[in-house]
Amino acid sequence: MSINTKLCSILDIKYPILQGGMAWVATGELAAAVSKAGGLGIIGSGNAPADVVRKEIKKVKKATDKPFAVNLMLLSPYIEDVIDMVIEENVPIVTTGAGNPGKYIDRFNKAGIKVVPVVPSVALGRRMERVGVDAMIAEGHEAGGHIGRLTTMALIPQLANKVDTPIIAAGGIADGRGMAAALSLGASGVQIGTRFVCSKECTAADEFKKAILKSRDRDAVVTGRSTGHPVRNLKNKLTRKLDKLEKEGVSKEKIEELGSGKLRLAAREGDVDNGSVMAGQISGMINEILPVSDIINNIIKETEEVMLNNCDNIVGGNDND
Ligand code: TUI
Repeated sequence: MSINTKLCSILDIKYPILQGGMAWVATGELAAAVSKAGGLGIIGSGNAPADVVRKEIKKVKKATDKPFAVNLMLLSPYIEDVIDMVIEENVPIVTTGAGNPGKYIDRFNKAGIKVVPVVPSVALGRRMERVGVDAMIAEGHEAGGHIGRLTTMALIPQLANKVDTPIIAAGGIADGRGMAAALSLGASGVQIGTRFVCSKECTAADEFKKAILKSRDRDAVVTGRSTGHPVRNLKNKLTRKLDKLEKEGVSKEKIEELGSGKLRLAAREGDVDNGSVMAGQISGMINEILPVSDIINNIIKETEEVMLNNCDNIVGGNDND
C-alpha cells in the first residue's frame, strides 16, 4: 500500500507531500531533493529579486525532470518581476503566500501554470475556489514564518466542509501521525517545512539547523503581531528585544525595520542570536538531520501504519480488549 490521493494526479507526484517554500531556506538543492524523492519540492522566493530565484529554478531543472514549484511571497517588492520570470521559465506550479493572488490567476491559467495558494481562512479558500485554483494550502497557526490565526486542527475540517478543491494541510506536521491526522480531517496532502530544514540537502546554515534540533516545545514564539504580519520564530535575543519593544508600544514601522533582513541573517549567515530563526511549533520534536528521501519514506510508512492501526488507540474499540 502507499498513500495516494487525488492531489498526486493533479500535481503529478508520487506522494502527497509538499515541502514548504521557505524564504532563504528552500533553495534549488532542497527542492530538487524533495521532487526526486517523490514529493513536491518548492523554491522559496521570499523577498529575492527575479534573477536570484531564476538561478534556483535552473538548479532544479538541471537535477531532475520531476515537477517542482516556486513559492511567491506576495508582499515582496519584486513580486511582479518574479511572476514574469516564472512564466518565462515555464515553472509547472506556483504556490502563493502572504496575500490574495486573485489578480494574477488569469495570467497563470493562460501560461498553463498550476496555482496553489495558502489560505489562512475559509473565506479566502472559498474565494480561491471561485477563481479556479488547482489545490489550496490551509496553513495553521502552528507553522513557522508568517502565520494566520486559526490552528491547523480547526482550519482543515471547516475548510473541507466548504470547498471541493483539494486541501493541503500545513503547520505542525513533521511525521506520519501528523499526516494521518491531516488526512483524517479532510486534507488530500500535507506541506511540511521545519522537518525539511533539518535535512542533509537543506543549504541553510548549520547553526540554523542546530537551533531547531536544540529547541523544545514552547520555544517557537510569535513576534510582530503589532505590524499585522505576525511571524513565528525560535525564542532568542531578537525575539526578546522585539517583545519588549512591542509591549512598550513602539511603532509598527520601527518593529518592521528591526525585523527586516533578519531571516537571511539567521538562515544564511548563521547568526541565530540576532537573526530570525523562523520555524514551526513542531520544532521541539525534530532531533536529527536526515536525508530528504529518508524523511519522506519514514513519513509515508508511518502514515500507512497509523491509518491501518488507529483502532488500537481507541479504548474499547478493539474486539480483543
Ligand atoms: O507566507 C508564509 N510564510 C512566510 S512568508 C515569509 S517572508 C516574510 N517575512 C517577514 C514578514 C512577512 C513575510 C516567511 N514566512 N506562509 C503562508 C501564509 N500566507 N501565511 C499566512 C498567509 C496569508 C495571509 C493573508 C495568505 C493570504 C492572506 O490573505 C489576506 C487577504 O488579502 O485575504
